Amino acid sequence: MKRVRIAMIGYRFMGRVHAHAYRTVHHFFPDCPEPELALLVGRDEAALKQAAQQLGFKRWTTDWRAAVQDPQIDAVDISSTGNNHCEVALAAAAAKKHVICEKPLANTLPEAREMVLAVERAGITNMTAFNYRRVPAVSFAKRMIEEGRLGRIYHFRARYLQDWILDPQFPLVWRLQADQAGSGPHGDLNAHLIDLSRYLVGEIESVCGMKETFIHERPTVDGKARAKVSVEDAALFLARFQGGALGSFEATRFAAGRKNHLTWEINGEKGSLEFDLERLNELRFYSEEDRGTERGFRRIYVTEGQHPYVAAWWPPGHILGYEHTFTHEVLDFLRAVRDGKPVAPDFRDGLRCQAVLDAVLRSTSTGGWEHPEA
Ligand code: SOE
Repeated sequence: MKRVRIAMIGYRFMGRVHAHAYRTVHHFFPDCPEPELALLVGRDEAALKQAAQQLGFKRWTTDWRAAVQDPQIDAVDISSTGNNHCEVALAAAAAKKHVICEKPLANTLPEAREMVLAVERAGITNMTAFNYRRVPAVSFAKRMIEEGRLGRIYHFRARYLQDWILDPQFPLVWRLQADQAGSGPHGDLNAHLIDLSRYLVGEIESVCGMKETFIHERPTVDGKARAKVSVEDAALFLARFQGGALGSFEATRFAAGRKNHLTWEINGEKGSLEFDLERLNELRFYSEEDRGTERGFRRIYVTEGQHPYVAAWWPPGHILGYEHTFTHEVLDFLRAVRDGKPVAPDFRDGLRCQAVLDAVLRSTSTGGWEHPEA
């Protein structure tokens, strides 16, 4: 399969960064099937036409069902609001189109279950777009953990902090409406932390959480009225992993000064690893195996050709960014489409994440510990 013709649903932030990834992947990974930006889908015809021209799509349509069934399309990229992930994925599966879907996989656990059944029954390549697994430093951390450099894991602690809705006058955009986004920073940001914890540590056995909405009403987008915020502004939870490790997770959009601040730290019997998205070319590592007089967190500069994905880009020390993680993501998706092989994280990974998200929300109602039920 020399090329993969893509229909993409959505053209805002995620649509733009996915389109950039498709445009660059073949330049730097020539073995990868060449993606063709064949068809862009959206609702607002004028904005859609402008986006199609700007992003380099050959065609555009407001009819997503026609796009998914188009015989000139091989794969569907769902980069739209969460409330239509499920219906589009079900239609893509029915049309035997391979599918990559932005996170979180769905707005509800039942939707996620339905999506997994559909894609597995259809036998199509399916991927959930948790891009942070493909930061080279994160992929390298996984390699170090698998080599036993930390030994038995005791702690996973992570936080994902933003501040873009601190102003009470910030309007009620779709991410603040449960019927479109499903939830607030819990499904948007804790989803990333849960996926990273599953990738690096393992499955979560039980959770206990809390959530809060600090500002309950905001101006509507057209500025003509005010309406209720129907999602949380912050969500925190504790977790017990199946292997016995303890976890703490924090997601908020009210951490003044924190723009897109994702950090995690893993503590094991032989040492620790720490990652900060604001310094995503680095990994901080502490090892009990260092000589006592020389122990301390040291910075691993993850820009060598031996590090995951890096050899395709620049010489050592020439750093990568946020957008490169999406290029790595679509690379592995396109290779899986070509080879007819699974790729992680797939929809079942997305479902397992959704089960943890759901268990935390149940816990905020019951006040007790809950078990994820994929
Ligand atoms: C908004 O919080 C957002 O765009 C998330 O939806 C993305 O997953 C994250 O990568 C950046 O912030």
